[in-house]
Order: sequence, then C-alpha cells, then structure tokens
Amino acid sequence: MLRSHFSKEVSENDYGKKIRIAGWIEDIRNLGGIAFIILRDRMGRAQITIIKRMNPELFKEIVSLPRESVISAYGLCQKNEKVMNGWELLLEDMEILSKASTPLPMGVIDKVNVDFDTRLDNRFIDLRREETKAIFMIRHSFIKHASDFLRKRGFIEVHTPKITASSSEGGTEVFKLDYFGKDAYLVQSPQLYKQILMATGFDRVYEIAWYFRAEEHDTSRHLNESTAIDIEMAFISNEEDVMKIAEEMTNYTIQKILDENSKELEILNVDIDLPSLPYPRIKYDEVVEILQREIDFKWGDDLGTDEENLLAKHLEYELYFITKFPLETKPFYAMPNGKYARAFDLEYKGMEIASGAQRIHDYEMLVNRMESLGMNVKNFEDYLKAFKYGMPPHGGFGYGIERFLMRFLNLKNIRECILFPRDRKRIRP
Ligand code: AMO
Repeated sequence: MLRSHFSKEVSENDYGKKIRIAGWIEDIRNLGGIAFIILRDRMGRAQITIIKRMNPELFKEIVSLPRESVISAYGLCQKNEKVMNGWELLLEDMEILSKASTPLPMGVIDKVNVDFDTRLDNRFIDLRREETKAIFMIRHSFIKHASDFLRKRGFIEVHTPKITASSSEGGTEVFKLDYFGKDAYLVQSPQLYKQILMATGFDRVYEIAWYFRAEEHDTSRHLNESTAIDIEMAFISNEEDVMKIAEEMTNYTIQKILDENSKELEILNVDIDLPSLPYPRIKYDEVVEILQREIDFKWGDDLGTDEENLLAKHLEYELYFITKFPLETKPFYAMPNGKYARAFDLEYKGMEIASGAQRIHDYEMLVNRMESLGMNVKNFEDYLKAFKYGMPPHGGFGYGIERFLMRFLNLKNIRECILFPRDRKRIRP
C-alpha cells in the first residue's frame, strides 16, 4: 500500500518506527538547510521534515514539487511536541504519484476569497478545502442517520424510475427527452411511484431521491437537479402521523450530527441546540392573519420567499410546520378536508425544507379531483390503476436534503450543499 497510516491514525506507539503517509502537498517551507512540508490526507495534516545535508538529492526533489502534488512519503516517525499532532516524519524516501501543474486554478489554503463560480468550476480543488469538505461530511451523516432512523421505524429503501412517460407532479416544469423516438420525462419526484407502492403491502418506503425540475427561476434556494428524502406510509389516520415522522427524523439526525460531527460544525462555525418536540404547528389561516398585518396577502395565495421570511420574523422558533393549506395551493393528490388540504410544509428559518400530505386513496375521488383540475387522466392510467384494487389510506413527504443543509449550516446559497450543482446557467462540470 502507498500508506501505512492516515495522519490522524499515528499514535505514540508509532513513535520511533518507520511509517508511510500519503496525500497532497499543501505547503512547503524551505529554510535552506531544512524544509518542512505539510501533507494533507482525508483525515487531516502531518508535517514531513527533511534536512538537506542528510539527503541533498531528495531535498531538492521535494522542495521543487508544486503545491498539491500527490506523494507517498516514507521515514521515521519522530515525537516532536512543537509540531502539529506531536510528531513529524523524517523523510527517507518518497514516491511522486502525481505532479500538479502550475499555477493552480485556485488555492486550497489561501485566505483570499475566491468567487463562487471559480470554486464550482474547480470543484475538485474546492473540495480539498476544509470548509467545503465539512459540508459534505455533514451531508453524508445526515443521509446516513435519516436512513437509520427510517429503517428503525420499519421503512424499506426503494429506488423508483427517474425516466417516465408522464409528468409526476402534474405541472409543466419537466425536462423532456427522446426515449427511442417516444417522448419521455425526467421525474420531478418519486411521488407517483411511492404512492403505487402503498398498494403492495410494503406499507412504509423511503427513497434518497433525485428531483429534476425545469423551473426557470434562478435563486439561491432552487436547483434544477436536487435530492430529497422521500417517504410514503400506509394505514395512517391523517397527516399528523406523517408530520411526526418528519419532526422525529429531523431531531434524530440533528442529535447524531451534534454527537459525531463536532469537528465539522466547528469548522463551519455552527453552534445549535436541539429543537424541542413537537415542533409548533401554525395553520395557514393564522399565517394569513400575521401577514395581513403588514402586507397585501389574500387567502388562497401561495407563500413565496418574501412571505416565508416575513412570517419567520414574527416567530420565536426556527423549525415549525404550516398546516391546513387551501386545497388549491396543493397538488392533486393531497387529501381534501373541506376547503383545506391535509397537507403541510416544514419550515426551517423561513424556508420550506419539506412538504407532505395525506393523499387521496379513493379511486373515484382521485379521478374527480384530477378532472376538476383539468388534468388528462389518460396520462395517469398506470398510477390510477393502483388505486382500483385495494389501496389503503396513506401519506408521505419529500424532504429537500440541500434545503435542510443550507439552513442547518447557515449557508447563503443552496449550491454549497450539492457536489456539482445544476441551475439555469450551469450544466458543467
Ligand atoms: P415539493 O415540490 O414541495 O413536494 O418538494 C419537496 C421538497 O423538495 C425540496 N425541493 C427543492 N429543493 C431545491 N430545489 C428545488 N427546485 C426544489 N424543489 C423541491 C424542498 C421541498 O420542500 N411530491 C411532493 C412531496 C410529497 O408530498 O411527498 C413534492 O415533491 O425542500
């Protein structure tokens, strides 16, 4: 192997022994007779020291390497309380695994602010930076713990198609593609499939899902390709059963991240307390009342960014549900309750991070609802068929992974939370 230890794995037991570490050269300080090299690996950093007179050839070779070159370094692990980690590697031999070109398109440790587009254009280098890496380590934790939570609650992980013959959310914001001469679309969400699965007896399913949305707007909170935790559960009494899963999943993952990712949270300067359960529920009607005190807002209007921000200013808590939306503001599959829908949004610091509902499970009612909205039910035959032969009451939610991270980590732009963002202007790298 090209390494015997990661930088953070070396312990006092290794002092006085030969070790091999490998990674990227972050910095070289050449003092003439002695040089100090900082090597970075996935766990952290270590110092390599070389004295010129001990090995002039090797000295010359390493100090002339461009920053960010990749090497495997071999030598004695020597205790030294004055350097990081309390030890240094006295270089005896090195393998150059990849020499970096110069100049670098952007720096890794430089404090100068690089603009976001340069960072995204060079994401592979951006991801070498501590702050960027920390976001994706927390993303990794969030998904792991959300999955663990859902599995413990009896949800099974499923993977539904991303190419489909009809638009899933009913809207027109779909990416169209050519499927062997026929029209097809990228799914906007797993909505139709996760509902079909409720007719199978699986009862509880979840998916780490991709959403593809041809939305025109270019904002700091929208992506054209985003990810979500989608769940669907059967035999619910009403939307409250679904909301409980959403809030408990959120608290479970936050607690786990607080326990396990303190290093990353410190790098990102995030200091938060676990919210208390249950999260407050605010009815849409109450939201209207609050908004009408300050702006012109009509019952039945959608809540946009401005309205969500204004509402948040009036509330003392950060995570809360908005419930009992007017039926017309919600998609066709939401269960009506008079003029309201059994639907909810989960808001985090004034931004929707999840939305869900109890669904219509009665075939006739669903067809009528779709027709009343002017939808062509013929396009939904495969979906509707699943409602005809035994479909239990069910509901679920879609929980935006990038939206959660953006709020949890206080990031200004949602693009920070996905490796290679897709927006109106960006389809590369
Ligand atoms: P909705 O369209 O509200 O509901 O999406 C659910 C959640 O997904 C996230 N999200 C997005 N994140 C970034 N960019 C986007 N363009 C984007 N669109 C959505 C948000 C949002 O709250 N099928 C339903 C869910 C359900 O009822 O189960 C749906 O897709 O965090």
